[in-house]
Amino acid sequence: MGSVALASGAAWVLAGNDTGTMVTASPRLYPHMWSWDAAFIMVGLAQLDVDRAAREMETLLSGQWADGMIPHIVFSEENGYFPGPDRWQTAVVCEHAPARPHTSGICQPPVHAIALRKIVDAGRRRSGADRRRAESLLHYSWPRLFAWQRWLATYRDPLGTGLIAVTHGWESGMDNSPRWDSAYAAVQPGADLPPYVRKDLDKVGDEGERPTDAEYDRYLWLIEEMRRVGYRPDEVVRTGSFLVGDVFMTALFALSCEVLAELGEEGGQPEEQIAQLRRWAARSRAAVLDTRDPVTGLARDYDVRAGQWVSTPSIAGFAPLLCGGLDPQQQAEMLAVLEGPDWMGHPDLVVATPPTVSPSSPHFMPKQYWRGPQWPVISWLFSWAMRRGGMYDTAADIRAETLRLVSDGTFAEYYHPLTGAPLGSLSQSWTAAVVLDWLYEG
Ligand code: 2M8
Repeated sequence: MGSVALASGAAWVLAGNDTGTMVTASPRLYPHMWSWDAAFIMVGLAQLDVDRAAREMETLLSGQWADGMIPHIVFSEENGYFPGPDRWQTAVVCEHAPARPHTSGICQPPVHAIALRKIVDAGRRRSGADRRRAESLLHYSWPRLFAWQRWLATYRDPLGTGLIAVTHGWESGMDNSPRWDSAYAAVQPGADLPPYVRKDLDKVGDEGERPTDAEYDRYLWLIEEMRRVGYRPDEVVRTGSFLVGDVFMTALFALSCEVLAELGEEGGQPEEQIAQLRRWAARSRAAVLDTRDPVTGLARDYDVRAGQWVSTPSIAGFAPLLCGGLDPQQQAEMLAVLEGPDWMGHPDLVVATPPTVSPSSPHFMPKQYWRGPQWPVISWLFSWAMRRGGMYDTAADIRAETLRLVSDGTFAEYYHPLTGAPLGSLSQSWTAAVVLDWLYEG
């Protein structure tokens, strides 16, 4: 499919998933707004329609909790996803959660400052009305995104080092990555886990692409633990069965603090808050670098509950390339590993983009969700951050190769790295959105 057809197809996917106030993550599997999906969706919308992109940010922020957390789902009026509002019961048990819209009670990676950057830049490139809309969105969103970064710095730094922790694998966005296997193995679902019926399995072509029932029991048990402590962030961190310092989330936190600080300078925001963002960024960047495995050089997660490093290699090991901080020699070495035969340069890959798990790893499962497939949105994120960090050649290669992967026009959630087959949900909004951004901005 050529670029024009691909761009039209991507715009058509976003329009098709648009309820008017939110572009759902996908038509069938995910009929609601997911926090980090929404940010990437805004990146694509910004290329089409600045006002529509701004409304997406406003919808997301309408679900922000009073303490600053941006929840991982803002629910639409649709049913069809489990766990839905009845299961989470956030507004029933937690005073910080909004009564409406309904939201989940956990968070996802903080990439929203990147979306704001994109909308502001698109507005400034265009006419007076778009420019004014973007500037007023900046004014409206900046304090709210600051509050979100502050929430993470306040409640999710249990070791006090800047390493941001997740309390559920879903918070990482990489739900069943092998990164979480050992931490999940220690989660013992209680006999009093309320019964439930999954809704995801009949919405993908092959059940084997989705997590198992045993994994789902643990996902649901963690939510049950949180619900029982009223989603109080300090209690969740103190008592929950799962607490892992997430190096990928930490890198995105540091990156977003920097991006938000820059936007704050342009928008005349309070100097003390801008300085605070820079301090958080520096601390978390250092925390990311401190996780590096002395043997492989890759960044690692840290299981706070077990008191041990998680050395299972995954795409998260390249987190330093997102947030920066490596010296030139170290950066070149890490890039060489990423581009080398275990990762992007693996001879069996159909396209040279980062797989979520190396095909050389015993954990590699080419069809299963976050255990091997290539995700266009993750490729976009690396490419965007690499360009920002001056790694222009790799950024351009990842863009070109991903566009080759998605040229079938299905806009799949993820792709089989050895065959290029589309997997998971088709017409996935964030895939369409990042393709649009690449086609428009080059
Ligand atoms: C996947 O996560 C949801 C739970 O949040 C699910 O499996 O039901 C992940 O890929 C996540 O990163 C993504 O935001 C979400 C919607 O695309 O789907």
